[in-house]
Formats: sequence, structure tokens, C-alpha cells
Amino acid sequence: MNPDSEIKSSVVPLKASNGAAAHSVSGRKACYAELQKLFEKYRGGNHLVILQGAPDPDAISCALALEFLGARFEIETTILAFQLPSHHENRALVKRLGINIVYWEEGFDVNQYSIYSIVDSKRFTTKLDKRLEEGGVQFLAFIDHHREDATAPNAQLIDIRPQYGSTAAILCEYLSDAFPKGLESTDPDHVRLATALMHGLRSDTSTFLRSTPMDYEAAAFLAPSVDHRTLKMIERKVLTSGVLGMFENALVRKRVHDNFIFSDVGYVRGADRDGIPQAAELLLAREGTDTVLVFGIVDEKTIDGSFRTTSETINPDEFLKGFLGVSPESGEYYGGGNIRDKGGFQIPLGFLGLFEDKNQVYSMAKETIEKSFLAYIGKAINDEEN
Ligand SMILES: [Mn+2]
Repeated sequence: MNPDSEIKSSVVPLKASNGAAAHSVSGRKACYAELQKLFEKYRGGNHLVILQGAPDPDAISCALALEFLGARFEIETTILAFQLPSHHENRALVKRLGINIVYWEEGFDVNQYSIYSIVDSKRFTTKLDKRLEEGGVQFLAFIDHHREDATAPNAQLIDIRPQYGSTAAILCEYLSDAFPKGLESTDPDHVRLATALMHGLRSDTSTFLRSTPMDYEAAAFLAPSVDHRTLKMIERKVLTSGVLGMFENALVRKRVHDNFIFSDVGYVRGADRDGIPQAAELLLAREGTDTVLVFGIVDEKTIDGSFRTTSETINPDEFLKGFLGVSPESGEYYGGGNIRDKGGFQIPLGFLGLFEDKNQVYSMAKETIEKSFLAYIGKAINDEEN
């Protein structure tokens, strides 16, 4: 008999990549209780949920969750964004699930709201701050999973959990407090919310590759109510012909140096810039490769590069700073990244961008970057075949 089998916990003890054990239910913050009190205080009011930047699935689904929870207190919610969602996937989420996002324009009237919240952003200031203050709109909640700033927002509820892979996981915790028996898989509103949050979770954690135990726990809570068909449609990847061409270039032009791959995608339009990290991800999938650097020239103005690694020893931030150094003009590093798996760089072409011979400019850029890359990893350019 295993004595441990007697100790049944409602939390499956999943092991995170960093070895941290799952948190226990009792260790939770009592944030939902706090939110409940606040919603009660503003019962029947109008709530403005602000999304910063181009709305992504994590932010959108969290706004939807706040709207849903607020509705239990007769609170009307408006989801406000300053920019349109950028990717096809994000637009598909909004469209498929019929999520109503209001896009800010000059005439937007904040005076109809009694409270506002910000979700899934490090930034707690907005261009509406002055109007919100003048209109007496109260800062209700600030909920986020990015790193905490030194100065705290003056919201009535501040819930910042940098140890979470997504804000959606935090909102799922609120939902599981509100619905201890789980969401109803027969209720269309529950299904819609669960599907949106699952997409938020998946997209912020690279489909659970970067999940923490809390994200897995949130997914387990949502799973019974998720509409998998809709989720699949939302997540369908759509690649523009421009991005496909970049993949082709990246594959054809790749240079393999042991576990490193160096490649480039050519001249690309600003609208296709996202294809550079995608090409790097693609090459990283090659067997035996753990580190990839891909660059392209964007809008004939800058050399943009993307760095991906699964190596245990390479720190992308250190690597990019060491490899590219500091711009003599601005005194700032050309690139940087996180300490774990990714980074990027941007180098202005400057006067080289004015040259007539685009091929020559490209060769120069490529040679310069590749040479310093190889020098940095301790190789000469002609020993790649050995
Ligand atoms: Mn997020």
C-alpha cells in the first residue's frame, strides 16, 4: 500500500519545467472574493474593460471573463481597444465567438461608465486617464501576469501574478471560485467563454509548452465546456503568400553549423515582418538543431532578426547583446531577448539603404551578420563542412 494514495488532492500535482510543484488550492489569493465585493458595490453600473495595444487572445478572453462575471451583478461591460487585433487568429476569435470590441475614437464618451479595468498588460496608464479621472470613473481592477512594476496602479483590486503563463489562468481561478462545480457545457455563454479562455491560455503559453501548473489547472477547469470545433477553426493558421515565400527562402538558404542554423529570408515588407520569427520557429524544428538565427531586410530600412533556442546553456539576451553589441549612434544594444528561449534584433541599414544595388546591400548585410555570428560561436566561415 502506498500511503500517498490516501492523500487525495483536488489539484493534480503537475511538474513544471522549472521543477516547481503545483500550488495548492488553499494557497490561492482571495482575489475573486475581493472582486465580488467590488462588483456588489458597483452593482448595476457600467464597466469599461480596456485592452492595451493590439488585442491578443489572452487579453480578449480575460475581458470577456470580466464581462461575464460582472453580468452576475447586473454590470454592463464595454470592451475597449485602441488598436485592431493584428493576427488572423485574433480576428477569427473575435468574429467566431461574436465578441463585441469597441474601438476607440475621439468622440468616445467615458462618462457613461462608473468603473474601468485593465487586463493582460503591464501598462496601467492609458490615453484616457485624464478623461476617466474627470468623469469620476473608478479604477476597479488591474489583472495581469507580466512582471510587476515598481509603481503600483491605483486600482481597487490589483492582481499581478508573474508566475502565471497567461492572464486567462488567473480569470479561470476567479471562475472556479464563482462556479465551484465547473462551467455548464450546455450553456452557450459558458461554452463561448471557456473556448475563448482556452484559446487565450493556448496562445500565451505556445500551446502549453510554456505553461505553469496554474495554466494546466485552468485548462482542466475549462476543458469540459470548450467547443473544440470552434477552437480548431480559430487556431487555423493562415499564412500569406509573402510569409510562405519567406519560409521557402529560410529553408533553401539555411546554413547548418552543428546544432546551430543560420538563415535569411530576403527583402520583406513590413506587413510580413512576423514571418521572420515564424521562419526561425520552423527551422528550430529540424532534428539535431537547438539554436536558430534568421534575419531579413524589412522595408529596405532595417535588418530584422529573430533568435530561437532550446539549448540549456544559451541565454538569448546575453547571446544577442554579446554577438551584436551596441549601436555607436544610440549607445543602445541592437538586440536582446529573454533568458530562456527567444530574442530579436533590429539594425538600421542607414545610408546603405540608399544604395542602388539591392543585391549588394543584401550580401553585405548577410556577410557581416554571419561573420560576427560565427566568430561569436567560435567558428570560421569555411569550416562549416567539417
Ligand atoms: Mn498574456
